[in-house]
Amino acid sequence: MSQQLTLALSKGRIFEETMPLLQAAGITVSEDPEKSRKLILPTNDPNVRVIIVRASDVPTYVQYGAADFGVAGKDVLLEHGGEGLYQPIDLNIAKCRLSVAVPAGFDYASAVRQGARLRVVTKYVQCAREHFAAKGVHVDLIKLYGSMELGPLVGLSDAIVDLVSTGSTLRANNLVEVEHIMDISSRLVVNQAALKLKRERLQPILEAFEKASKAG
Ligand code: PRT
Ligand code: MG
Repeated sequence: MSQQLTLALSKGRIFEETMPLLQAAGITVSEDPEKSRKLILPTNDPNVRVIIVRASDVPTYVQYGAADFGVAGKDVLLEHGGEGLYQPIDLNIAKCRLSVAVPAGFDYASAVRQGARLRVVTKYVQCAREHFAAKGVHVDLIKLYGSMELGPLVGLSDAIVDLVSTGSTLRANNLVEVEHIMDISSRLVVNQAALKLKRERLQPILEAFEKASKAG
């Protein structure tokens, strides 16, 4: 295995919040993914490159060793299953929570008490299924890939399970949070073979990330 390291990141908040951690490891990315159309970005270290992939694809690139390491949300990792991935560090970035939300007028508590069967739209089918099963709530889950907030507004569902950070998207769509399922942050994920075969190159970076994420 070559000693070249490939880091998988998604554009947007994960890229932005990973930059200070990379900096702490002495690595700077030479191009801005928001401006460049390149999917492979060089860094100041000729042995380290960054690839830009969809947030939900980060675990797949790392699992198959196309990237040695990456940064992914706990939401994404739980849906993916984490197979073939070593998850050494909670980076404490891109924080949010996974919640159940319903239209402002909907009495969720009494619907649940009465054992009603609820229709729920979500991108997070695994997490939602486990949450409602643990509570004994009957649900029909409908998988969506985005704009979950629209579901209850157009009669597709009674509720949504989605990520919330400031809550302004829920408010703008007249939805209220009724259950907090879990706190979410992003983790460093490392390919298990790379961890063994490239340990010498990876270890100092992992240590710098760990130190910087604790300090932040
Ligand atoms: O956008 P794309 O479809 O390409 O992929 P993605 O949405 O998976 O990527 P991205 O970059 O948006 O999110 C990457 C990771 O950031 C997620 O996997 C989460 O772990 C984390 N994260 C942190 C968030 C949020 N905060 C967040 N607020 N991911 C999404 N949101 C969305 C949320 O789904 C909702 O639509 O923002 C909206 C709510 O925000 P508030 O501030 O209005 O509450
Ligand atoms: Mg998004």
